[in-house]
Amino acid sequence: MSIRFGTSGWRAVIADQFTFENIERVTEAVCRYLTTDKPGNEQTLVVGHDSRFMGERFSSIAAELAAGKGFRVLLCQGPTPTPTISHVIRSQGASGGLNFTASHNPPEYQGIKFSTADGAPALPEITREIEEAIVSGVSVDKSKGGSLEAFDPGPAYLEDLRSKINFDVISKAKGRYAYDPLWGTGRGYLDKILRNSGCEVETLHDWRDVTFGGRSPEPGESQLEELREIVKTKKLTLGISTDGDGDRFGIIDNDGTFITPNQLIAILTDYLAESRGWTNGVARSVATSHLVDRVAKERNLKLYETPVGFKFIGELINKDEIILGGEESAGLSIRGHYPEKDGILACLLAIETVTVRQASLGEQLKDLYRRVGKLESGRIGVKLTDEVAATLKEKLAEEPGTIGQRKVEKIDRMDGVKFLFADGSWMLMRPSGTEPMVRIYAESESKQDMEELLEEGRRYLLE
Ligand code: VG1
Ligand code: CO
Repeated sequence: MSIRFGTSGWRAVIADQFTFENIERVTEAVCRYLTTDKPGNEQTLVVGHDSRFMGERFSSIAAELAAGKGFRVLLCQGPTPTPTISHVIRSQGASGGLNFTASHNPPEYQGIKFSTADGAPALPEITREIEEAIVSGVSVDKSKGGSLEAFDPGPAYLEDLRSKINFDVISKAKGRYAYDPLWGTGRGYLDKILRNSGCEVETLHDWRDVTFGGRSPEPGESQLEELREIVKTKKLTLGISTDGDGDRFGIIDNDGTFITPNQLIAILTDYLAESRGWTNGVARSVATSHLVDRVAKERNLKLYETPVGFKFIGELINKDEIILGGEESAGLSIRGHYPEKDGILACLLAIETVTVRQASLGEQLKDLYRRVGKLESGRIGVKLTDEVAATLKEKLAEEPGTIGQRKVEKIDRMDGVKFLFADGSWMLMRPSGTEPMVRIYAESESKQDMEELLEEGRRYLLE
């Protein structure tokens, strides 16, 4: 059995692969990676967990082990958002962080995200080294002098957000919001900072439920029905949501419309260029809407395209190459912030743009479409059954001249395979790196055409 770090961390089903023993193996390997050149007792390691089953127990095991190996371990108290852990790593000068989370996966999963000293998700060359250390299983020497401290990560992180968001305007506007943390780590973070700024916030699912209501804690449209109802019936300014570990966002506009992550990324790129006067670049993953490219062109920003996974966008944030980097799966970060996606920041930016521009997101979108044209994008998932797995590799390597009736203009293999067509529409297919699924993404000028493309993708994969 092998332990593999996918798009963002190692994820496994609890009691199947996610066991005490394997947690120790991963922690051991991470410690070994960090101490290759330096002894553990010079280094700080941040350990935290989300709101999943037994998170505090699992993270304590890792924390004690690392302390025994000489690390100064800061153990975050309470379910902690992934971006908050990123902030702790950076502000405490830690060498890295071990974050017990399976993010948006179904409730039976647990996982570990490893972040490096910059607070970014570890790059593939690093996780490969850790995987190799797990296989060889050699124990690092226990050195004395390690320590374990309980750490409250919230106040400093929220304070940091205050310097990045225009809270003066938000406070004065006294907006009314509903927030759905989906029983996850955003509780007591996003709602707290808004309330402390004089806003009225109703929090849904404001308790810990390790079954996430029997679903996945992913703030997609189908998960946000309750939020939509409250926004509509109470006539609120906006509905906001975050995923299990607080790094993804979900937005409901004042009329109850779900704003897709692609749409928000485009709006915020435009808004930041305008409001902050920032220039340089913008990044999107290969699966993210080309609407971003059009905004980039209009605002004179250089466009960067990355494989799926925020680690690649994080690198561009680190180098200060971009004003915003985003993924269609609802992850984004901005210039001067951490090289990690932050759902709390994203929701606050959505509130800021609505407040400053005094226009709903729908109105802003209308204006954007008028300027750069409309694009409809979507995604479906196909279960990775044994049958699909058997032919997937060949399917992804094929070079078809046409997909359905459409002539393929270009094939891009940055991540999976992306077929680009003459009219600017495209379809992308790739295996997920977080769950046993194949993802198919498509974009076109009309919704109907985009949906047809998704179906053609499904047929192509399954035939
Ligand atoms: C998915 C998303 C990707 C995101 C990753 C981690 O990966 O597509 O955009 O960065 O999850 O998100 P995949 O390989 O399953 O498509 V989460 O909220 O862990 O942290
Ligand atoms: Co997440």
